Amino acid sequence: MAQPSKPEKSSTGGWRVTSATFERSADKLGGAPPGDLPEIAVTGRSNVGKSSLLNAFAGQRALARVSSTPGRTQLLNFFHTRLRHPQHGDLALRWVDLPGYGYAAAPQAVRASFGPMIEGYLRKREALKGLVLLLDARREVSEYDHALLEYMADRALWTIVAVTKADKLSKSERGMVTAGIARSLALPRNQVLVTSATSGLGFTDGGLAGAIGRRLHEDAPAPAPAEET
Ligand SMILES: Nc1nc2c(ncn2[C@@H]2O[C@H](COP(=O)(O)OP(=O)(O)O)[C@@H](O)[C@H]2O)c(=O)[nH]1
Ligand SMILES: [Mg+2]
Repeated sequence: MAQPSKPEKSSTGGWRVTSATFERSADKLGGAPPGDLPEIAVTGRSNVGKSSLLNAFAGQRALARVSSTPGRTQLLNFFHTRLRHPQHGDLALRWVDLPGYGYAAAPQAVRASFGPMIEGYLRKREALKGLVLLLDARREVSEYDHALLEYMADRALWTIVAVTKADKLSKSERGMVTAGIARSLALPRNQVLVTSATSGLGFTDGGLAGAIGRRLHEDAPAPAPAEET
């Protein structure tokens, strides 16, 4: 697993992570924590850098190790997380680590292949607000990735696409790869976040915490207006 970079020493003031702790694993939706917080599901192909991304996001070295314990890989792993913004204050959420998926891409089998647990979770979990879909900078977008975007679109939920391991590309390659991924997924290019857990790219202001914080803040119902007397 890649070592996360140190968290920013001085933030210029967007959303940042103030805490992240492992809460529990569940083998089905019934075993999940109560849906009392907005949830973000995170997934991608096996080896895409999911554990490293969580550690970099949280600014911790071994947070994700909990979920990589053998036997836990096919579970939903819930992490209680807090973000803070200088103006908007604190925002609590659950980061849900979904199992990674395989490499074979037989289109007709794709929709069935995530298994009842992931499909059940994505379709039924009411607390689910959005998906962070990880794509390895050096691999093609797969049918699985497309299928996940479709699941989310069916529920009218957002997806943030994060390209991982960007340190393995030159700056100009990064631009080309990002544009190619955006085109393949029919997303605006600015919806594709470029990250590296080893260099820290994509985890400071305007990065992953910012993208998630902004989305959740927009989703949140506006505070009730003061009652007239
Ligand atoms: N160069 C580089 N390697 C990475 C990065 N993130 C993960 N890796 C490596 O990719 C492999 C898989 O990472 P891991 O986080 O365990 O992926 P997971 O299986 O999706 O949880 C490990 O060898 C990591 O060290 C990154 O940002 N840059
Ligand atoms: Mg992992």
